[in-house]
Amino acid sequence: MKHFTSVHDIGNLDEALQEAFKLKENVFRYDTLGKNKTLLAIFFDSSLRTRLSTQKAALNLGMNVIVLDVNQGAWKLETGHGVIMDGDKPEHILEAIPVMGSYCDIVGVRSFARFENKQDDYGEKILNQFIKYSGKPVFSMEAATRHPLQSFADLITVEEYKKKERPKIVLTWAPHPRSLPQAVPNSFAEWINAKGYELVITHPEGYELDGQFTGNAKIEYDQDRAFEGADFVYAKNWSAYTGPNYGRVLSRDRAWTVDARKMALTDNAYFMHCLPVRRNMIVTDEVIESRQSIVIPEAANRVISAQVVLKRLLTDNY
Ligand code: AN0
Ligand code: CP
Repeated sequence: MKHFTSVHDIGNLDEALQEAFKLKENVFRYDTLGKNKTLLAIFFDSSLRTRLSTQKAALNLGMNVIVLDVNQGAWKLETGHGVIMDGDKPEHILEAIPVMGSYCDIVGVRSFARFENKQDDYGEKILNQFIKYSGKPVFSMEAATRHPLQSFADLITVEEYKKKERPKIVLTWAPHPRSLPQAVPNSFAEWINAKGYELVITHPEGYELDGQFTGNAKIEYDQDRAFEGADFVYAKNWSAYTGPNYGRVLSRDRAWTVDARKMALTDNAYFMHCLPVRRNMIVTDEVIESRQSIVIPEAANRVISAQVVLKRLLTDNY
């Protein structure tokens, strides 16, 4: 694996899952693999889990870690080509990226969709520039269209909790006050489809996701009907993807909040969310605090997914 940006980079998914479970038994098994290798984790956007779990994964492998918050202390970066740089951005990303690459061995990048230009977002302009110009293996810590470390951890968690060979998984839109990227639901759908589980996606009309991620998932506009018989309920807000509404909030309808009545329609489903979650918008206190809520073990598995990815990047490139 040269870079890690999606499920397509992980190869055989069942082998990757087995590797994750093996690693989880003893996270220090490869604690010298990363000796004298430096991870540079670059954040263009906020993070709690990705920031900590990725560092922990690197430390477990014996790596050194540098974290850069681009918007706090670094120069503001121009990303447009041909721009006359007479504004507030003193440095161009085309110099900054190779410079950053020269200080490390592996680069992690978090850069959300900007919603300014759909082509830039869905063309993964920022992430691809890191791949092209850093000269180092690059992995996504949530880019414009995908959050593969999250989805890998989600799938590890599903494997740990599932009671059926092929569980029914419901990805439900839920309300949120701000415009959020489609990266988490896109990526979740892509990984669940790759595993071959039953996937039902429910959302208000107008929130259809890009078909390249949703594949053959069933789209059900009736949330109650979607929940019937579910084994896992995965809640997430996203902004509109299609047409001129790209990046817009079309609804804040709290009738879509995941509550105990809706969870009662499921087959005693587990509740999942990538976090951070807005309580009583996305999910009620009652559901997130219930025994069926597995959001904490889900977040804990972020160390494992990151460690499998870093281990492979180290092994395959150094
Ligand atoms: C981000 C998102 O929806 O993509 C990060 C989730 C891991 N969430 C927020 O910005 C609240
Ligand atoms: N789930 C997740 O990626 O959380 P952070 O945004 O806190 O990293």
